[in-house]
Amino acid sequence: MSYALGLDASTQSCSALVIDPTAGTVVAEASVNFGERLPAYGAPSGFIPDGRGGEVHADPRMWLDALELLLAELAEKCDLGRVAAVSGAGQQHGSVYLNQDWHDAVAALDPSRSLADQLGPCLSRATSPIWMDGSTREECREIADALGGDAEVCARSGSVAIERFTGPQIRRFAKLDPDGYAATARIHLVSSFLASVLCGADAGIDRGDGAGMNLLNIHDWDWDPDLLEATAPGLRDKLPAALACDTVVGCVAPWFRQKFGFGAEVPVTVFTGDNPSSLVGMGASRPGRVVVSLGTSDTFFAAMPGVVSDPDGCGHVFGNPGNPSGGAMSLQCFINGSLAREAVRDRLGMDWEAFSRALEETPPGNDGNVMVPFFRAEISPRVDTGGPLMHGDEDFEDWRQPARAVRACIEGQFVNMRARSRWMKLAPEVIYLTGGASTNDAIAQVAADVFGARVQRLEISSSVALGAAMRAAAGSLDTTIAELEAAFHSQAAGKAITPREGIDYDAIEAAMDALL
Ligand code: ADP
Ligand code: XUL
Repeated sequence: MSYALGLDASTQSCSALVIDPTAGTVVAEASVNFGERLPAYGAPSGFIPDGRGGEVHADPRMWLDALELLLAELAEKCDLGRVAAVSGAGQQHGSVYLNQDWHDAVAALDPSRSLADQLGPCLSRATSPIWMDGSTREECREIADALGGDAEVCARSGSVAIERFTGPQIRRFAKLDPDGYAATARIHLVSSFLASVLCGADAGIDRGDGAGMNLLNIHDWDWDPDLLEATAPGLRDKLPAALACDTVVGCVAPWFRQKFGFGAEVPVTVFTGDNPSSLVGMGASRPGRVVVSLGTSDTFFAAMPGVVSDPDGCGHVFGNPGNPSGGAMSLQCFINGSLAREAVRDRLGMDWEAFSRALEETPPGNDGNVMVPFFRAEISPRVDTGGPLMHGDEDFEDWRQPARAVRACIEGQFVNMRARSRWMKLAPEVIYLTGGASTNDAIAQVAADVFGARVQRLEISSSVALGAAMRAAAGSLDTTIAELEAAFHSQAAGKAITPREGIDYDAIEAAMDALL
């Protein structure tokens, strides 16, 4: 039988999943952690630390090296000659800037040389701003002013002008380095860049991911001329086409066929963003399921029957890549996700086991000890607290009560998530949990308690790569997303976690508000 391959180029790692769509099984999996496997790029958590003025960049050559390592590892685990459909997903908002040599170079890759060696010289901007970048406050204001205010940008693009979104990032580059911008022939998202490399041809941008740019109009799902003009000169010609989510953008290129044994004419479906792909992978592409992902970022998202936008301006509307006839998803993103949990864990000298024990041995509500756990400037809400804020016993505030500090961090994260996602007007009975930290039962219990909802995890935990494989299969093989959901989502991982009652999280929310 034919297999489908899903790729996931996220913040800290690049992963792959090969599925047998007919049998409803996973055939092979592989993952490459950027920091561990490619230390020469100086990005232990997937980005270059200590950027100035809120800059957070990564070297796109690192993603190319990781793709090579990943496929080599995968080829050892399964026969890639049986893969008959491919798609993928990338961390959202990040952008790759390419010069006029790009189109020819990507079409003529030489199997005796690495991708990074051949495509590195095509970069017109050495590094890529990624979703954690907060350096574009001024550009956001300029774009909003040009359009007549935040409300107008939000009505058109599904979000107010936001620092990490691609449009404001492009504007900053055009202002800081006009020559570099002029030398840029193509600007890709992480997703469309990697799809292009895989096909050996310039690929378009999926509307689901494209909506994270402040450039796409979410009513006709095409580039908005006024937003383009407000962003940077001549931008239309530098952007690829915005495509429906089931578009085939090409076939796996000879470079990959020769090195890893892919067959001829293997279709590649347009890549999307990691969150939109996870929506599909979690079986949530039709309205009804709410997903919480605990990855590098924490995200809360759901397919929406209609377009609703966030009155506070920090939520987003993206396209829904599980629905070729249109449709949207709403999403709220938190920058203080896994890296904030790691900061608490490391500060207290714990491992994840000790961290989980701390949660288990402290009571819900934490006896009134509260933390606003923002180690980096937060994006939901948009506030820079200069570090975590604590309120409670003196010893707690001085970090001398490790177990309470752990509980305060996790309760603070979910209470903030509950508050910032209220605009979606969803009252889920079940939360579908995914992402690296979702396997931690003690963390999942706090999510259940705070949302007053059952928490369910799925047997296949890599929901981004699974969503990509499902989209590939639905796009090019004889099956549908609904059939794939039935095949891959019948099994939940472990038992559902049920919420404990009688805990006053409104009081914690009020205490956090008072600290802010
Ligand atoms: P991304 O896709 O954004 O690169 P992942 O979804 O793979 O990230 O999540 C990676 C994160 O998962 C790590 O940074 C780590 O903090 C977290 N993680 C892994 N295992 C655990 C655990 N047992 N408990 C809590 N967090 C964990
Ligand atoms: C979503 C966001 C992040 C990235 C990285 O808006 O910025 O979730 O997609 O995962």
